[in-house]
Amino acid sequence: FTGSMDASSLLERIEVLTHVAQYEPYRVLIVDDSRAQATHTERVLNSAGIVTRTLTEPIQAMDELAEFQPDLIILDMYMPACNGTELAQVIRHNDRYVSVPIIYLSAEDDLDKQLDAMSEGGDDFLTKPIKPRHLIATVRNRADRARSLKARMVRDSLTGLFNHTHTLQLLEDARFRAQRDEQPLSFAMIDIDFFKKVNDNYGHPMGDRVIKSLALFLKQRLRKSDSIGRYGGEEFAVVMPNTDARTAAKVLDEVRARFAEIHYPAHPHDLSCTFSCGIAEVVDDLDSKHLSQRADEALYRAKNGGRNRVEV
Ligand code: GH3
Ligand code: MG
Ligand code: MG
Ligand code: MG
Repeated sequence: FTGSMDASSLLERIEVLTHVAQYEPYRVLIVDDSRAQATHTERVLNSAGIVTRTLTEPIQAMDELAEFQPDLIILDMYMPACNGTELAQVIRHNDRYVSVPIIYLSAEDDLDKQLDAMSEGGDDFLTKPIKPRHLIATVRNRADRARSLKARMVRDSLTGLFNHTHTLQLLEDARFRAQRDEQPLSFAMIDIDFFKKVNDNYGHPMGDRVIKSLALFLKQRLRKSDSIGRYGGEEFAVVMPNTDARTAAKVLDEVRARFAEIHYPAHPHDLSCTFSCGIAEVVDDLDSKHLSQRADEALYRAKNGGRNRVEV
C-alpha cells in the first residue's frame, strides 16, 4: 500500500479473501479398531483427494479432533473399547463439534440397529461393503455443507474475519499448542481511536468502511498463520503463533504506522484513522483468559499513553 491509496479498492477484494478456505481439501477422521478396514477407507478417500487420519483407539478421539480439525468423522459401529454410538454422543456433547457430520460405516445391516445408531448422534449410516463412488460422494456432500455452515458460524459478516467466540477458541487451541511445543505465542488486541467521532462526523456507513478496510489491511499485512478476529464493534484481535511479544510489537507497529497513512475520501475533509494496540505473550501456565486480560491491560496503557501506539 501507498499511504494515499483510496480505501475503496481494498474493499472490493474482501469477498475474494474470505473464500480461500473453501478450496482446501476435505479432512476426514476415521475411527475403526480394524487397521485393515481403515486402510481401505483411507485409500478410497485419498484417491479422491480427501485427506484422512485414522484412529484405532477411540479413546484418543477428542485429542485428535482438536489437533486434526476434521470436516467429517467416519465411525466404526463395533469396537472393543467403546462403541461408535457412545463416541458419537461424547463428540456431540462438545459445543465445538456439534456441526461436524458423523457417518457410521459398518457391516451392520439390521435396519433397526442402524436407525438407533443414527438417533444417537450420527448423521448417516453406510453399510459395508460400499462402492467407492458412493462413499466419496457422501463424504464430499456432507463435508461441503458442513464447511460452508461452519464458515458462516465462525465469521463476522461485515468483515469476513473470525467472530469473537471463534477467536477465543482459536486462541485457546494456539495456547495449548504453544505450551506443548514450547513455542512463543502472542495475542494482540486492537481498538480504533476516537471511533465515535468517525460515526458522528462522517456517518455510520463511513464508520463501517473504516472497519472493513482495517480488516482487509490486517489480512494483507499479517502472516497466513496469524488468526485475525473482529473482537467487538471496532475492536480486533490477532492470534500470532511462533511469535514473541517483541516481534509482534514490531510487526503491529508497522501496520499501525501504515494504517494511519490511509486517506478515506470524504467531505468536507478526507478522513484518516489510527488505532491503539495491546500485546501479551504466553508464559508458563498462563491460560487464554489471563492472556487476553493482559492484552487488554496493554491496550488500556496504549490508550492512556496517547493512542496511536502499540504497548506490550
Ligand atoms: P477510544 O479511542 O477510547 O477507543 O474512543 P472510541 O470513540 O473509539 O471509543 P469506543 O472504543 O468506546 O467506541 C466505539 C464506538 O464504535 C462505539 C460505537 O458507536 C462504534 N461502533 C461499534 N460497532 C460499530 C460498527 O459496527 N459500525 C460502526 N460504524 N460503528 C460502530
Ligand atoms: Mg470394529
Ligand atoms: Mg472500543
Ligand atoms: Mg475505540
